[in-house]
Amino acid sequence: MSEQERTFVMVKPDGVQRGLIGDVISRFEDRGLKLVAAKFKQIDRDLAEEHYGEHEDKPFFDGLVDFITSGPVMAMVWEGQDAVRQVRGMMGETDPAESAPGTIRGDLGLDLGRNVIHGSDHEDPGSNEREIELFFDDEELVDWERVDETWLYE
Ligand code: DGT
Ligand code: DGI
Repeated sequence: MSEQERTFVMVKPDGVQRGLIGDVISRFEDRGLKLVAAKFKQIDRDLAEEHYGEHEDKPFFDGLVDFITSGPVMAMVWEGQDAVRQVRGMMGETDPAESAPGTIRGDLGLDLGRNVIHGSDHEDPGSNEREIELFFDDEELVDWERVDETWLYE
């Protein structure tokens, strides 16, 4: 089988409140990605500030931390071939208004500050491992095989 990679994905509070967890999960399952960890949780400010540390100096940082701690999120780890880049492609652009129909943000969002989902950045190598570690302990990552794996990869 080709090289597998893991990526961190989170349905943000707007996606949870709007009942979009199932839709998001279905898209990744249908694509052939494998869920290896999931956690429904309320993020505290410390975790939010660490997760969004790269935006610390941005004018929207406080609002971003307020938003991401405003309600529960669905944090997940998905595995598959080139998973980080593939998930980013399925998410669309940061701004839903710039996102193509067919993408998660292009289908489900309208506003930059309420863009439904987070996924590790393929342009920031190592962000996937860093974010997975921030949200999950090693023993929470489950090793298993999808029954269709032999049909997904050459
Ligand atoms: P991405 O793909 O969303 O991570 O964006 P990048 O990597 O192309 O853009 P980057 O890292 O320069 O900026 C990160 C985010 O910060 C970007 O999504 C939009 C926002 N941003 C960048 N410059 C400005 C600015 O001058 N004003 C405001 N309000 N936001 C900005
Ligand atoms: O990885 P992304 O979520 O696509 O984008 P990012 O890491 O550059 O930014 C993280 C989040 O910060 C993004 O999902 C929405 C928010 N954000 C980014 N740029 C802006 C912003 N929020 C506001 N209000 N204004 C911005 O310019």
